[in-house]
Parts: sequence; C-alpha cells; structure tokens
Amino acid sequence: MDRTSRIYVAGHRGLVGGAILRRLEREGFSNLITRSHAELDLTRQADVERFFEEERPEYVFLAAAKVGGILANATYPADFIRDNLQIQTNVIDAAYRFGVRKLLFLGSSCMYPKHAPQPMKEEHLLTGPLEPTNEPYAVAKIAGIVMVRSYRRQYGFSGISLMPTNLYGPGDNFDLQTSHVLPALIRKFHEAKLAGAPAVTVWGTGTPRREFLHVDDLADAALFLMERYDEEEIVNVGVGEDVSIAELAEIVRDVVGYEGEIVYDTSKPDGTPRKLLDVSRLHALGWRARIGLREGIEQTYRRYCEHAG
Ligand code: GFB
Repeated sequence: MDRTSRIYVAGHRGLVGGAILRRLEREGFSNLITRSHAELDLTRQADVERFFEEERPEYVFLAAAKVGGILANATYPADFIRDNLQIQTNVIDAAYRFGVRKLLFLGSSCMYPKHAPQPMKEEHLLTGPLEPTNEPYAVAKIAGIVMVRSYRRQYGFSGISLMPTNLYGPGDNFDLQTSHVLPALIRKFHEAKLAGAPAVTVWGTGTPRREFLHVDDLADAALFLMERYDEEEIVNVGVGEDVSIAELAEIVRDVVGYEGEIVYDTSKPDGTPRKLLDVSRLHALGWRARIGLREGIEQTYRRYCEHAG
C-alpha cells in the first residue's frame, strides 16, 4: 500500500475497524473509503457490488461483522450466522470481482475447538467440536477463512486471514447484555463506584481464562501483515498470555478504584474454559504486541470516563 492507495475499511465504526481507520489516518493514508451501515448494508449483495464497482478500492480491511459477547451469541444465533455469512461472502466476492489487490479478513479465537490444546496453534482449526455458546458465529467465521483460501487457490486472489484473540479498547461496546467481559466489567465497576453499590456481579465462576489484546495492537498487526504477509495460512494475533476472569475483575476493580465486593452469578455461562493463542508464527514474522493488560485497561477506562460523562 502507498499513501494514495484506495483503501476500504469495512466496519470503520466498530472496535476493530475504528482502530484500523485511526491508524491508517495517523500513518498519512489519504485515500480512505468508509461507509456507515446506514449508507451501505453489507448483507445486500447488489448494493455491495454497486459500491465496489463505483469506488474500486485497491485494498480492503474486512472488519465489519455481527459481534457480541457470550450472552448475545447464545441469544441471537440466527442473526450471528446469517449476518456474518452474508457480510463476508458479499465483500470477499465483490473484492475479487472488482479487482481489489489485497483483502484482509478477521476471524476470531472462538473458532478453535472448545478443548483445543493450549496454547492453540493455527493447525488446531477444525480438529474438534466448537464451544456451543458461539458455534453459529464460529461456523460463519470458519466459512470466511475457507472462502478466502478458496479464492486464493481458484482465482489467485490475494486474501489473508488473521485470527485475533479477545479484543478490547476505545470504541468498544459497553452494553451490559451484548458486550464482551472487559468492557462490561469496566462499566459495572464504574457505575457501582458512582452509586456506592456494595457489590459487583461477575458472570460465571471466574475460573475461565482469557487472553486480551488491545485493539490498537491489533490494528498495528493488521497493517504489518497487509504489507508483509501474503500466504494462505491463517495467522494468530495475540499477546501470548492469559488471565482468569477473577484476576481480570480484580485488575478492573483496582483501575476503577471500586472498594466493594465481587460476587459471582454462576447461573450465567462460563463458555470456553480457555482460549490462549500460540503466537509463534506471528512472532517469527517479526511482530509482537506492545500494550500490557493493565496499561490497556487504564487507557480504556480513561477514554470511557471521557465519554460516559
Ligand atoms: O467476553 P465474553 O462475553 O466472551 O465472556 P467469550 C468471557 C468470560 O467472561 C465468560 C465471563 O466466562 C463470561 O461468563 N463474564 C463475567 C462476563 N462477567 C461478564 C459480563 O459481565 N459480561 C460478559 N460478556 N462476560 C466470545 C464469543 O466468547 O469471544 C464471541 O462469544 C467472540 O463470539 C469473542 O468470539 C471474542 O470470550 O466467552
């Protein structure tokens, strides 16, 4: 990519798309193309094809998806599989048909089998049953990976696929029903502190372990790989270490400065016991995450307070 390349960031208002757009702007890329959901519904193939025919992007970061936490996935399985299959199929196919030079697709670590060996290597994909709470989303994302690989094999289309771990950062979804754990805990502890509430409820047992990558690190990895990587194998993107949900809750409580109790609601699902990524392939390519978890939570909480008012 050069500074005047026509670059389309699909999903630029989301957590990942927003971070990629911010990074491209900061790097001086001057020909960035974006469309809000209201301007372009990526689930409608004819609209997507008209957009690609008119705009002719050269590079595409496909960060648009229907995403959500464990409860959202368990509550809206049809939405998750339908919307994600339609979005990715329309964008990948139109990118090939209208001459895009390179497309970057984003998977998710929840695509790996529920009981994959830890840390999970890229070759563990499709080697066992998936976590039931997010199987529809995972199956859709696996279809996207296979589609990108198939377009490379049949048409020589230059598509690459990243497999990020759990992400967090500014621009995240803080809705307590549909969000992921980290933004949910930031909001819960913040509101409990303001209200002087005696306790904060954390879902599940607190024993599952999760790896968290700040979304600005993911954006850095996406640009790094868009510039330097062009193979069909998927690439895990993570930090290489994880924490238990209980340890995470303690960190967030400390960052927010809440002094009440933590109680666990074991009626809520734990989900996958662990999903730590093996990031040796990415490290061998020359990239490492830089933002530590506590530093990232502090930065995210500062930005949350600026916007929460
Ligand atoms: O982040 P999360 O919703 O998604 O849940 P997953 C992670 C863990 O945090 C689960 C616990 O064990 C939750 O029970 N948890 C504790 C909470 N308190 C809360 C809370 O207040 N809100 C939420 N949301 N969780 C997702 C997949 O799985 O991972 C998505 O469902 C996606 O499809 C994402 O792949 C990356 O990490 O379990």
